[in-house]
Amino acid sequence: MIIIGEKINGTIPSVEKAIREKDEQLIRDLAIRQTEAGADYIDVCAGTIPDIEIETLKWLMDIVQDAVDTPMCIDSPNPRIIEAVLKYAQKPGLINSISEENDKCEVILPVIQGTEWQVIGLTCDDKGIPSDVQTRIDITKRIVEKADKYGIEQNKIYIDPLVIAISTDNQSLLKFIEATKKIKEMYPDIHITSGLSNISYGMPLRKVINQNFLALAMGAGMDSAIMNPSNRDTMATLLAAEMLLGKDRHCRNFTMAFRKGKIGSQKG
Ligand code: THG
Repeated sequence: MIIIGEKINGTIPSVEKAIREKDEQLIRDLAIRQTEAGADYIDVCAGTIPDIEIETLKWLMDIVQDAVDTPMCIDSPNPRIIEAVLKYAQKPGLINSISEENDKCEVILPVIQGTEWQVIGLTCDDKGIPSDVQTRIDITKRIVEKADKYGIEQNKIYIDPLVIAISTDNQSLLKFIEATKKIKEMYPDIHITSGLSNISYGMPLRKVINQNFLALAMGAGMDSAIMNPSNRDTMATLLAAEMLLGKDRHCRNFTMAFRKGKIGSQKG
């Protein structure tokens, strides 16, 4: 699994406060803790105030790069902001994200042409998130075709099929699974990613729902997640699912994580 650590996000109240108070230490700690917990990328998202988004992202990126070698996942709804901050990254990582909304593809794809940057493509367009599977597949096809025009290979694309809250649509996970399977069938080299928390919106015991979503989505072929790697229960679910899906020879990763105290109750 390719883990994208979600914790450096200005929409989280404690991080918003750290940004406001220029608390470098808190951001540093989040970068280090997520890296130690197994993050392959560190998501950096400035939050919701557009006026200071570039400045905030640069500040976050500088701290993360000083603290860890883990590549970043640059998270902004505005493709022009992403374009503006890309030069502050010391090495290529992930862009979060493009979709068929407005001119996102047209702004981002030429910028990453010929580079090692990878990109997350959301299956939405100007009409929002489609509730059916076919529209998500159609959007995926068009994103892959547009990327191909710029020479961007399928293994650099992460499709996020945008799971809808189960409280709004009780077929939500089934649709996500169907979309994931079809996309993987069409494009075996493409990655599938997702945030874990959208599924449980409006429900109690959200983390239990999120962890079960993670396991079921992995079973369908999802190979990446935007998540909190420092959450021991989520990590245990992830490692158990990988093992059960035949991706952990001799159950080594699961056993080692347990022995090192990374999963399981702290008491043992
Ligand atoms: N898809 C893509 N990008 C995304 C999302 C997505 N970026 C933003 C968001 N969704 C993912 N990021 C977060 C960040 C924090 C939280 C949820 C989603 C969050 N974290 C809890 C906290 O910090 O308190 C901890 C959660 C836990 O321990 O399990 O709520 O869907 N492409």
